[in-house]
This record gives sequence, structure tokens and C-alpha cells, in this order.
Amino acid sequence: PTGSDDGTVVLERLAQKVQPPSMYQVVMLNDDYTPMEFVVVVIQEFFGKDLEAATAIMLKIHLDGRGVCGVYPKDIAATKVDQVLDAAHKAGHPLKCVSEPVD
Ligand code: NFA
Repeated sequence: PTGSDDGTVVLERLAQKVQPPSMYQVVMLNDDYTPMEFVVVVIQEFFGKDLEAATAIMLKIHLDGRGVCGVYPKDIAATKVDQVLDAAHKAGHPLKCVSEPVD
């Protein structure tokens, strides 16, 4: 390499451009009306969990008020939220979920 640039500047600029996607958690909220079994099925269907894992997440939401169903890049997390809200609305349940940045 010639000159005083040893490549550090180029690598710094590359590192600024090439970043892992910022991750978002899909959080489901408890309510008093949505059946537990519906929540378990939704978590299995849209978040790829087996029955045991989906049941554990559902119970955590039921007991704590909220729980993380999965962590994804921003656009995928937003799609998961849409899928859950659409399925809940179509079934007549008030189930809510949101996505939020992972700290
Ligand atoms: N709290 C709901 C019930 O008792 C179950 C539920 C769990 C709803 C998780 C929403 C999220 N039927």
C-alpha cells in the first residue's frame, strides 16, 4: 500500500455500511378474553414453536401480562405482528401484540 492510509479508514467506512440488522422482539399482551388454546396455536403457527414452548410462552403472558414470542429483523417482526392481529381479528379475539427494539 502506498501513502499514509493503511486501510483503516476504508475498513471503518465499510463497518459503518455493513451492519447486522437491528433486531425487534414481537411481544404479545395478555387480555381477559382470548382463549389460551388460540394463543398457543398462534404462537406455534407464526413463531415456529412446538406445543411445549408455545404453552410456556402463553402462560408467561397470562401471568406477567406480556411475553416475547420471537426476535427478528424489523420488517419480519412487523409482518409477524400483522399476521397475529389479522388471525385474532378474524377469530373475533382481542389479542394484541407489538414489536419493539431489543435493548
Ligand atoms: N388471559 C387469557 C385467558 O385467561 C389467556 C391469554 C394468554 C390471552 C395470553 C392472551 C395472551 N383466557
